[in-house]
Amino acid sequence: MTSVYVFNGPNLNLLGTRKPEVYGTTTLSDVETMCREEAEALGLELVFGQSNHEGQLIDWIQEAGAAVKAGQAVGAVLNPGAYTHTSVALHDAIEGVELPVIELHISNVHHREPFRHHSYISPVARGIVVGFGVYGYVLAIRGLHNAARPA
Ligand code: CA2
Repeated sequence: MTSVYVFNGPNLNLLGTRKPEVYGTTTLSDVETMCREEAEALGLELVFGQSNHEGQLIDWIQEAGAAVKAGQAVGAVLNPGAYTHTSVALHDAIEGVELPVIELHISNVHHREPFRHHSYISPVARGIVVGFGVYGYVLAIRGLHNAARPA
């Protein structure tokens, strides 16, 4: 079965427990359930992960890139958290394995502090979903599935 990956970066394990005015009240476990339902509806197997560690995210990106290359996956939805704004290493990993990535942000980062306006991920992303709350994960999975369909 073809897989779709959903990777979440630092502090996203706190989703739904604090800062509801910014990130809502849905927990990451609820997000995983939403993603699994959407993936199954599209005939995809969901692989879902969250890590507070940059190196772990890089390892997962490389694994996902190998799976796409082998025809076993459509790509990855990535919410890099604050690494969005700091990580050349994540940029290089995505570029290095040519992983189709949808960069996702729950909040509208362009409506927030200036330090959130720059992304190291956007130049190597296949697409970007920003500001739709956790529903963005569903949109991003659909987008990846559609982008992987033969023309
Ligand atoms: O809007 C997003 O999805 C972000 O990627 C979330 C990151 C932030 O650094 C980015 O600028 C935008 C932060 C994730 C931390 O999530 C929390 C959730 C609840 C409580 C505290 C943090």
